Amino acid sequence: MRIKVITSNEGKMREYSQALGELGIEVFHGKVPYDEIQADTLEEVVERGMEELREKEGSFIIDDSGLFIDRFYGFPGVYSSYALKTLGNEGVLRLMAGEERRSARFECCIGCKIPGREPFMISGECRGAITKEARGERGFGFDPIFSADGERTFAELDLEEKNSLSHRGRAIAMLAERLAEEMGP
Ligand code: ITT
Repeated sequence: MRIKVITSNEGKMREYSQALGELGIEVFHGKVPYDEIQADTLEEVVERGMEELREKEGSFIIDDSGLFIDRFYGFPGVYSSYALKTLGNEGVLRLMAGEERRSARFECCIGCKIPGREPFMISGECRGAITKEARGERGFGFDPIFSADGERTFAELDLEEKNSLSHRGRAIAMLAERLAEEMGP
């Protein structure tokens, strides 16, 4: 099976290639622009994206993700892209300076459409904490300031390790199961 991952984010693309490639699902990159509405939930963003793309595209995946910091009632959440562009990781660390309560989670919502089947969504979550300083050169986005195990940040993990515990890795594992059912014997 071959499926297009529609994203502007090369880091996400690498994670899909690694995780799905390992399961024998071939992925290729599509940079098809679609309207990412400002909404209250990741699911709404994905639902609207799928409505826009479903007539134009064959088999495809889209992904909307965000970092939710408990101390800030879930901010940046659906505003994660904007927060990364404006505050950056250093800005988030400054906002958290002196905070003992550093728990946070990443969420990933995947939308998937296979021709002739109903589109579906799958979500994955990974709980962890915002570190006190940025560490690591791998990954992308907020990875240098997020740790799931309290030791290494996501940016200190290789692709396989991040996928084995991350929000996206978990969602991709469920997606693979669902695809196997959909395409079954
Ligand atoms: P799309 O084209 O796929 O939407 P994007 O980069 O706009 O790519 P999102 O809206 O899903 O992606 O992500 C919101 C922000 O959260 C964005 O700045 C990402 O870099 C960041 N982000 C998403 N997933 C992440 C992850 O696994 N690790 C670190 N940062 C992540």
